[in-house]
Amino acid sequence: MRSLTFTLLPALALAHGHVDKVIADGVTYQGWNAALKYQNPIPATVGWQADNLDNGFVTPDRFGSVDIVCHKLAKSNGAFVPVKPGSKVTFKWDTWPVSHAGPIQEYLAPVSGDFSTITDPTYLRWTKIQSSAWKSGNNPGTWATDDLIKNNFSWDLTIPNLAPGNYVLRHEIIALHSAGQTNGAQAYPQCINIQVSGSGTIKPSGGVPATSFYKASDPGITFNLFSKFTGYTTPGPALQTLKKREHSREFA
Ligand SMILES: *[C@@H]1O[C@H](CO)[C@@H](O)[C@H](O)[C@H]1NC(C)=O
Ligand SMILES: [Cu+2]
Repeated sequence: MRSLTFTLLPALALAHGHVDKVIADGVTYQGWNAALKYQNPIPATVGWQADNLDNGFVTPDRFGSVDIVCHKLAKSNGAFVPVKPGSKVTFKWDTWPVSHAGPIQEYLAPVSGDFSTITDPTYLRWTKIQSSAWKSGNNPGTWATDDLIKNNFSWDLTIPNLAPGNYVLRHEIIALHSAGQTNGAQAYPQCINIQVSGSGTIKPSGGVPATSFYKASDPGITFNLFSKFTGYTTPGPALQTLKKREHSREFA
């Protein structure tokens, strides 16, 4: 396998990018880097491992499959980020190409029990908790990904007032530079495990499986970045504001 290692690793540095680190309340955790697959044993990481050796992406013809949940052959990788309501979580990419403009969104799924009990990621039920996409201009205009690049490839999320427990956070960039062509959009999902402590009260319910998020025909998935557009329909389920309710533990 040695020669294979040498053939594949240089590609990692060149293409796309990956969530190399996760920073929460000032503490840095290892995200997922496909090169870790060659270590024996594979070190535990808060980022789910995936079989994306080329820092690759999921195409629209796989949006109905398990690939879209947390990337190809993804699984929880033995570690989690401890957080509290109000914690700032930063997804730190190693790099991101300016050309790969598009939306950046975060989804949250509760886990009943230990992360190692997640055998089929398609069973996770997701609520969209943050979404940023088109900002201004066109052809190609200014996008959430430009903010990420400006912030040294960092993207922040504040943990809502969640009830204590285990959750999977799904952070995703959809690159639109080829989305004017059939099957041209590129989804780059990365899941991380978080364990929420504290005295928050919100238990998200009504989430949906990731396999139902997007269709190839969605106006935000088949989209010509290099045209004189005046708006953009962000793909996926509606953004939910996780609010406390007086007499229930559901979100509004
Ligand atoms: C940007 O991120 C890199 C890698 O984490 C770090 O070494 C560098 O100091 C950061 N630069 C700034 C200006 O924060
Ligand atoms: Cu690319």
